[in-house]
Amino acid sequence: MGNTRLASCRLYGFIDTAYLAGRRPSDLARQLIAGGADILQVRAKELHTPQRVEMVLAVIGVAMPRNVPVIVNDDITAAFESGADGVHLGQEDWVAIPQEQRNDRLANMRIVGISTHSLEQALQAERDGANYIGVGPVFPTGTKPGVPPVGLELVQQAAGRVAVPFFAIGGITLDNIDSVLTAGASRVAVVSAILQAPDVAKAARAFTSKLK
Ligand code: TZP
Ligand code: MG
Repeated sequence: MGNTRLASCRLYGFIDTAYLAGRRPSDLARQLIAGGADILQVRAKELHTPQRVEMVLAVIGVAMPRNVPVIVNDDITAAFESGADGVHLGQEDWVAIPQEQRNDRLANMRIVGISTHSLEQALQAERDGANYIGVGPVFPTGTKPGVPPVGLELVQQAAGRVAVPFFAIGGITLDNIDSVLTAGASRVAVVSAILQAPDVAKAARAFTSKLK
């Protein structure tokens, strides 16, 4: 699986349709990578699989030659059809797949990422074979409104107990990233603070310059 590259990933950037604002996914991918994002996710909640596949292919066209893995949110079929590097599943999606089907359905997926919101979930995801996990939302976030934040305490616990690479996610900005790193994260996933910035590449660079 794609663990070698994952281990060195620090900034997880997003092409999230909620923040496209008319921009081309491929342009955003280019800007994110120019700013140092070293893994990308296509998060297109409202699209159907065929449109999602099309968007993922556009992002892969930019990311693959630059050796940046592309992960598809939610949609295992779209991930396979597009030839993406991996899929990211939320807790609900993950537990909805019967244990005995997981190996079969995901056997040839190079990277499987799972969202976790507690230490128990994080350790379970690791046991289940996740290649990386997301830990969050660390802070309240408009990208996932109404979801209670897990706080820096869970980041601290994950840093102490989780061996698989983990990305702190949720409400992370340039104003609070220092606290996230101090809590023990070495990888962050950032959506709105980058996609809503006036200059995406510059915003991503501001994050990556804090990482490593
Ligand atoms: N999963 C947990 S929090 C979150 C996701 C997808 C949203 C992260 O977005 P933002 O804008 O960086 O808070
Ligand atoms: Mg999901």
